[in-house]
Amino acid sequence: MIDLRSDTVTCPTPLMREAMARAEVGDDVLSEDPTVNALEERCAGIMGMEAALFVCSGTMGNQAALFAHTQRGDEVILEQNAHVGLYEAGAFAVLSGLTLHKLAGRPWGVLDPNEVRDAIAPDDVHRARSTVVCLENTHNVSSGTVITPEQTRAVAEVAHAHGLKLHIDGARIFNAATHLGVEPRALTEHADSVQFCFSKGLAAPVGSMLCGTRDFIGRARRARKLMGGGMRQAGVLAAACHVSLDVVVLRLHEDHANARLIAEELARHAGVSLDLNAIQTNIIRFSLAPEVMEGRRLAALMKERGILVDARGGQRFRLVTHNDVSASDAAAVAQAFAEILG
Ligand code: TLP
Repeated sequence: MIDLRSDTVTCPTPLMREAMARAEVGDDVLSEDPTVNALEERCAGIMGMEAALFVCSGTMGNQAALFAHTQRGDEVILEQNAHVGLYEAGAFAVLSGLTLHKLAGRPWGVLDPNEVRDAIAPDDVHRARSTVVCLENTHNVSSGTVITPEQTRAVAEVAHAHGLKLHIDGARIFNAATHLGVEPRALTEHADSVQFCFSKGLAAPVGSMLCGTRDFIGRARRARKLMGGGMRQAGVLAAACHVSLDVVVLRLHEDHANARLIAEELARHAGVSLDLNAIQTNIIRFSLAPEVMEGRRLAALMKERGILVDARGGQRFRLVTHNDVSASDAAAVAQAFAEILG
């Protein structure tokens, strides 16, 4: 099967499995796992931050960050389709007692600094305190679009001028950096914290990294424990993440080229709505006019050809390329769409 439902479906590579088998381990709750400690230090360096914390998922990274940045009753300003607000089971409310102030991206998940400024609550007893702004890079719901260093800096300046922190949900920040041809730290230098995922385009089985100041990471470490995320011999997982950084990051441009190939084929067909300008990384979103075909039927016909697509959105689809989709797989996907829609 060619599985395009998400880049979360990637399986660990043979090199990862070897590294996992060989990993030196210790009790990570006691900060005694050498492989985790080395990974945390390495990632802090890559993101240009003081310290880092290995967590079990992107959700835990984001939520530990919010927990550590805020007090109960505070408000977070973020884009209306951000993963933190829509797809983390309401954890911001349950775990940290937060409310959200959602803004429209303009376009593609980028926050307008003036709208952020207007959204920050004045010092007024009637209002929740605004304490964090959150950006998502790449922006999942907008097709994996990229937020530039300049756009990030503009939002950070407004946030910092009003005493707010900037957190980046960088689940796919290496895809953003690859698209722009910059080091990841160029995308995070104005932020106070970033979390990124090893278990998406970077193909590791488990794990995300939260980076920030030493003080912030100390508070996030306590939050991780509170959330049940204190792991023990986690070096077996961290070993696979080292391979992500050694090897897998270097091939993300292939995922982007494969996504473009598929998107260009789709865009040729009447009844397919797809903005090719938004296909910047490894995510394709498109919708299919119902008069062409029911969404479920398209998914079934693809499945008959050995291709899995996410059909939960009715006539709306998301396809994601990743380490387990080769260039010839991408060509086969494009060919399948050509036959079915042609
Ligand atoms: N995204 C998953 C699903 O939850 C939708 C996917 O298949 O894309 N931030 C962003 C931008 C994400 O896309 C995701 C996962 C997360 C955070 C959460 O990561 P996990 O799944 O590790 O908790």
